[in-house]
Amino acid sequence: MDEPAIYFCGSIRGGRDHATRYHDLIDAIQTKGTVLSEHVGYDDIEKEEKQRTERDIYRRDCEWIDDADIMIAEVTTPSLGVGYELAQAQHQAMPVLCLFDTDGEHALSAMVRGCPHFTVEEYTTIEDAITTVHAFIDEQV
Ligand code: 6IA
Repeated sequence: MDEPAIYFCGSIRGGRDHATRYHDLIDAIQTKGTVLSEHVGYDDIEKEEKQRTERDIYRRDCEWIDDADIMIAEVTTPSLGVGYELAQAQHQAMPVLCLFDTDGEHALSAMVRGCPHFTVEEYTTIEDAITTVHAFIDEQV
């Protein structure tokens, strides 16, 4: 795998408290591969995605997950959409890294932490999270 295609997941309707974090992680991931789901880090995702129907969003995201080599999910803010995407990646046997900020307000779901297919890494600083992400991508290529 030369330049991996990476699907980045982060909460949208689950809450945007970590949106800046998503943006910084996406920037860091882009130095090692192509991020298919850049929009997850946009400040103005509501405006960007307003023209699309929910069915279009679902279809497009599922196609990108089909095309991805690696999934990286920031799972600190619980999100139904992210949970759905993680299960899709597991069905495709795609490598998955879940990043969890231990300073967040929610405990991580046992369905994520307990899933043997997922690599779950805890972090407290964005620098640590970026180091973890880069190491994970390097292991897959
Ligand atoms: O349940 P959530 O909304 O928190 O799900 C977030 C996850 O689902 C992200 O990782 C995205 O890949 C995907 N997703 C959910 N909603 C959207 C969306 N627009 N655009 C792109 N990807 C999405 C939502 C509507 C917008 C006007 C707020």
